[in-house]
Amino acid sequence: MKVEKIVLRRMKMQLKNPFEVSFAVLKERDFIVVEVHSKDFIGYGDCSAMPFPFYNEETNNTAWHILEDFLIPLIFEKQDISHPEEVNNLFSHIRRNQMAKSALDCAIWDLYAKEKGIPLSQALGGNRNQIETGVSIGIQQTSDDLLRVVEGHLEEGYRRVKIKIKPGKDIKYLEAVRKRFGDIMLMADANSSYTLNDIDLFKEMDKLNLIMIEQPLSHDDIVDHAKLQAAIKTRICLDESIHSVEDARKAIELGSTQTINIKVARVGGLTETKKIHDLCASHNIPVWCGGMIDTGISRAHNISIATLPNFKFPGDIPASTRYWNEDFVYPEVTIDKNSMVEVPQTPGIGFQPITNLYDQFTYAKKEFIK
Ligand code: OSB
Ligand code: MG
Repeated sequence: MKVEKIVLRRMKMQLKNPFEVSFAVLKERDFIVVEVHSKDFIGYGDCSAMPFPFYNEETNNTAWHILEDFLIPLIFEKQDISHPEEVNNLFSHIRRNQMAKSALDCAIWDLYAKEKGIPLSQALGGNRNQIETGVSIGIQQTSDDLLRVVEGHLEEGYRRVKIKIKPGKDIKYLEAVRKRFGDIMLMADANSSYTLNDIDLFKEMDKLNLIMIEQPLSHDDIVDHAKLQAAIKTRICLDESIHSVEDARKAIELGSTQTINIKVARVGGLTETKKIHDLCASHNIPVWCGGMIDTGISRAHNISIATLPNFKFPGDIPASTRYWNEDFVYPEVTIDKNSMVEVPQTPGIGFQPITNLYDQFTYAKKEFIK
C-alpha cells in the first residue's frame, strides 16, 4: 500500500436520547474520522474519543495532536506498507493513546482489504456471514422507566440486554428486569463504580443468573477483580482495565476475568484486537466486541472483527437506529428478529459515507499530503 494522502475530519452527531453511564451523561457524539488515500482507494477509520476525558484519558484534541504530529508522519515515512499488521509495530514506541492509534490502524486495514478486493472480515480471518448483537441501556431515572426501555428493545429484536448500573441503581433494577422478562440474556455494566467493600452486593447478584458483570471495580485494576472473581459465581468481564494483549495476559494469569469486552478503539486497533482474541482463545476464554456509541465507520469495523470465531457473546454493535436518526454511512445497519446483523460481502468495511451527510456532520477538516 502506498499512502498518498490522509484526511482528518472532526464530526458531530446528535444522539436520539441522552446516554447515562456511572460517571457521566452523553448527549451528542463528537468524533474524528480518518481517511487514508492510496491512488485508487480510501480506507476509513474512527477515533472513539470524546471532546472531554470520558471513558479513558484521551480527548478528540489529544487524539488529533497525536495523529497529526506523530502517527501520520510515521505512516508517511514508510515507503510501502505490505500488511496492516506493520502499523501496530510502527506505533509501538508511542505509549498508550490507543484511540488515536486505532483510528489509523483501522483505516489502513480497510484500505488493505479494498486493494485486495476482499471484505475486511475475510482479511481479518473471520468466518461468519452474520454476527449477533445485543443492546446496551444507559442508567434510567426509575426501574419502571428501565422496564419500558427494555421492553421496547426486546420488541425491536434484541435478545441480549446490558444494563448500566451504579450504586443505588443496581440490584433492584436488575431484579425488576429479571422478574418481568424472565430468562432473557441479561448482564450488567458497572463502569468501575464499586469497590471490594461491595462484595455482598455482588453475591446477591449471583442469584440473578447474569451472563456476566462488566468492569465492577476500578478502571485500572486487575488485582481486586481477581479477589472478587474468586468470591462470586457470576463471570467477570473486564472492559476499561484492558488496553493491550499484555494487559489481557496478566489479567488471565491472575484470574481477574473470564471474558473480555474487546473495544477496538480501547486497545489501539484491529491488530491488537486480533492478538487479544487469539490469546483468549488459547486459554478457552470467550470474548465479545464492545462499542463506544458508535457511528457508521467504527460500527463497520466492529462488525468485521466480530466475525472471528472466539467472539462468542453478542456484541454491543446495535442497529443504526439505536442511537441515530440518520447515520452518515450507507447501507443502514439493521437487526433481524434474532438480533443478527449481516456482514458485508463487498471489499473493505462494506460501508460508504453518504456524501451530503458526511459533509454536513463535519465541522473541521485537514488534509495531509505525503
Ligand atoms: O462501558 O461499554 C461501556 C458507552 C460509552 C462508554 C462506555 C461504554 C459504553 C457502552 C455503549 O456500553 C455500548 C454501545 O456502543 O452500544
Ligand atoms: Mg463497559
